[in-house]
Amino acid sequence: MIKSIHKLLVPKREADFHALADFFDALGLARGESWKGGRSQGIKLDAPEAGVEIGMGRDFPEADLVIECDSADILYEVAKRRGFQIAEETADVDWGARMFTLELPAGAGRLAIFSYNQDWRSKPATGEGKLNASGKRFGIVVSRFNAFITERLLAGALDALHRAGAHGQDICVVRVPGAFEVPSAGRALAASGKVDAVICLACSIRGETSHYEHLANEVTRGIGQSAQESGVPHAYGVLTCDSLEQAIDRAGLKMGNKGWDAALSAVEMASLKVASRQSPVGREVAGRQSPVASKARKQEAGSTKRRHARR
Ligand code: INI
Repeated sequence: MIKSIHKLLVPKREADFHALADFFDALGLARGESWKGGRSQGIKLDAPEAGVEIGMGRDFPEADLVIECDSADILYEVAKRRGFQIAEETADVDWGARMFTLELPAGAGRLAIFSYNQDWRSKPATGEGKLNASGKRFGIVVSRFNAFITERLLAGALDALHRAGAHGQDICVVRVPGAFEVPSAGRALAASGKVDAVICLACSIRGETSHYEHLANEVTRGIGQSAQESGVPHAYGVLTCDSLEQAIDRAGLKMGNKGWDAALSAVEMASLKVASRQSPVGREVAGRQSPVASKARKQEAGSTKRRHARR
């Protein structure tokens, strides 16, 4: 198992040795192991993470060592105050970071220091909504048909919203005659711009109707279509059951409460923001291009301009 990676600096003079140690110390690296023997002395200055980065192409920092920090601007101030030799001033780089470059003491090369403008690592690339409904607005469409069941679904949904932090004034309940009317009412709520998510509650029981299949299909399709076309999340709290007993089980008895489940899905979807985030080194971050690609693009643009100017 690999334990660590070391960038080895071996200055010739004792003064340079201390200058290098003080330099990294000042930038915030932690003093680690040190030794002093007959043949040699040494000190390790540790960072929480280290690794070999292999890059290809253009527009990588011209440096022998690269440090990522919380704020390049703050470290720049530290470097200035300490009189470190600035090789390149701080600038925005279009892979979403700020960067400057220092000369290492004792002619040991160059150090690039950068910080990302956004904390792109803290969120998974897929994105995930939160179960916090505070400040979010919800529309609930509930069918009166099979009210014995649907009112229980509604009670479950309201309970979930309140427990997730939703405020009473941010919840709008709309009652419709039956499941068939749910999608159009949901669509109207979504179009109003006054809700962050719609919760659809209804109940259809196979034993009670011959057109059960048609109704269930149409309602499901209509809710999905309204969600996709409006861009407002719709949670599906429609029971399609074989019997009344099954419906009762899903409205608060043995199988939980599907209204409650639908409301929590709505809370999560209301706060979901989907963005593509990847490591920016040689790739794309939140819509920005990597240093390599962006420089290539600029050079392309420049040469096109020059070509046009010559004409
Ligand atoms: N509505 C329901 O919500 N569930 C049902 O099971 C149901 N059945 O059995 O017919 C039902 N019918 C009413 C329908 O949704 C419309 O309200 C009605 O057809 C008027 O458009």
